[in-house]
Amino acid sequence: GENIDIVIRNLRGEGGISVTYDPIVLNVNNMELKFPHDQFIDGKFVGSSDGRTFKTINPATEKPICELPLATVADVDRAVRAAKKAFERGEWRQMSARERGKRLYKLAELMEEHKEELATLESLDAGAVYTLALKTHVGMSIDVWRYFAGWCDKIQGKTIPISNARPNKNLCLTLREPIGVVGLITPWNYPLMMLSWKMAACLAAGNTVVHKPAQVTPLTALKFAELSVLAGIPPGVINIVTGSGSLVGNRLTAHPDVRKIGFTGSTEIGATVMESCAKSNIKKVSLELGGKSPLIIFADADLEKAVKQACGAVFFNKGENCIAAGRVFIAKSIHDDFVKKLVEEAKQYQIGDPLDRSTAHGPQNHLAHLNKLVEYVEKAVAGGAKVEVGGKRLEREGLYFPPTILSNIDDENFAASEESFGPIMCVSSFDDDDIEDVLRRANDTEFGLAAGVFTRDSSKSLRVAEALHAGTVFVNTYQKTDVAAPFGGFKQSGFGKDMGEEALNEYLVTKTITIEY
Ligand code: TAP
Repeated sequence: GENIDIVIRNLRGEGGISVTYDPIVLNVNNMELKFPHDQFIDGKFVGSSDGRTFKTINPATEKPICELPLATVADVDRAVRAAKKAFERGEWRQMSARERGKRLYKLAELMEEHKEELATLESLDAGAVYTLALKTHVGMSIDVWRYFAGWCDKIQGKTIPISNARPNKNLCLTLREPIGVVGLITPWNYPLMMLSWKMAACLAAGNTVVHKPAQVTPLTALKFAELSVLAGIPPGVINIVTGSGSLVGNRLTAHPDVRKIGFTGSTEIGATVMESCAKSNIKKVSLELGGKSPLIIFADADLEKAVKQACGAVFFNKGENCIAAGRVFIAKSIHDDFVKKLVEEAKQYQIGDPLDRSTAHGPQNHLAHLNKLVEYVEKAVAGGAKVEVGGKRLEREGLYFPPTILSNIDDENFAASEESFGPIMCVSSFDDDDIEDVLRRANDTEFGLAAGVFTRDSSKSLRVAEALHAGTVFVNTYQKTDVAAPFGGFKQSGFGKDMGEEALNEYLVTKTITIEY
């Protein structure tokens, strides 16, 4: 294609700012969708240094959407140089915190204005159900940018009473400063939202960033980059490189000029990221990793609500959800009846084209992932699990795997401890009167991202919430995350929070200044 100028008017209908790129134009979802398919470095859309490309696939059709540059180490280095220059010498650094907040707020407004396009892209590239993408993938992303835009001019240090150097006095104060160039590496399940959770806090704190989206879902990050130009984010502050984790991600974690890595992904890769951060230059690092979150349903719960919420807790976003309830414990006295109701509920999910407004369950994200889900069920069944519903790839075009329920999951079954990251509910029962035992089993995992409990006994719910080793515990609800509440795991689910005030700490360093007078 040829580069053309895309002029987009701002909210007040004024024109002027233009972004130049070679757009892909699609007529889809009742709109003309226009988006970049090049990487974004130093304020420009560019190809890779060696001209190589890769294709991104639509999981609903298994057909390619477009080609993108396959980033090289030279591309990462170029992006880091741009981010370093923008941090050390650019307008971004000189700008007041309030002005920074204004630009981030404007970015949120532009995302709102373009939310149908962003949600359509998420649907095409990640198989996200469009109606859900509007509300969650894109809706929550917008919320998180607004939330952190508001933090920019509220990042404060302290004055601290230290001992005086008599006869003189001392004044001790702290400054909260940005770290520098930050590398962000994110997975494919909520492409724009994972970008936003990290990047909004990172930029609010005043850093500059090089982001690597998952190779299978790069498109919303690039549309976002276009909007960032229109919001007045200066060149070099946001850079997006599109390439593989093993090459591009690895170069970011090892780069001597990157001072912090924010990573979301699997525990296995998280460990190599941490190692590379340590070996290269003792980078600060935060890791949001895998989960196998227990959900405990007591017999005294509001069962109708618990059935709906338990299904939501597992099948939300086709199970491609880090806090998905990976293991559901059901009290023995209600187990059989409850499982029957779960099966009825699971069958209600309308499976189909993610752009169709009546669809509740879209295609899995990509083929390798779908194949893993098929294997997961086979292996669980070999270990004694019973398939109550689903369990097989659907015979139709697209990467469809239905909501699946496996019962009779023994503690020894691999499915009791391994994450599927798909729409597979793993059900075990527990003795109604033995709370200690179900807590022991719920905590018998190396993960600790989230957990949930359903009971009408408030005292029991609080005791259970306190005993569960997880970064987020839901009581009589599930899936209720919010941009203002800190989110992140315990144990091998990682460390460092996204969202809430605490997320800012991940992207700040504290300087202590002591003055004698
Ligand atoms: P990973 O395979 O770990 O990939 C995550 C990201 O890391 C991708 O962008 C990947 O690049 C990149 N990467 C791969 N190898 C790398 C390396 N050696 N150095 C640096 N980066 C590297 O995870 P996934 O399969 O995409 O995502 C699923 C996992 O993410 C699940 O375990 C899920 O629980 C977890 N997850 C956690 C959360 C939270 S908040 N805790 C949220 C969502 C997902 P490419 O894949 O593009 O090559």
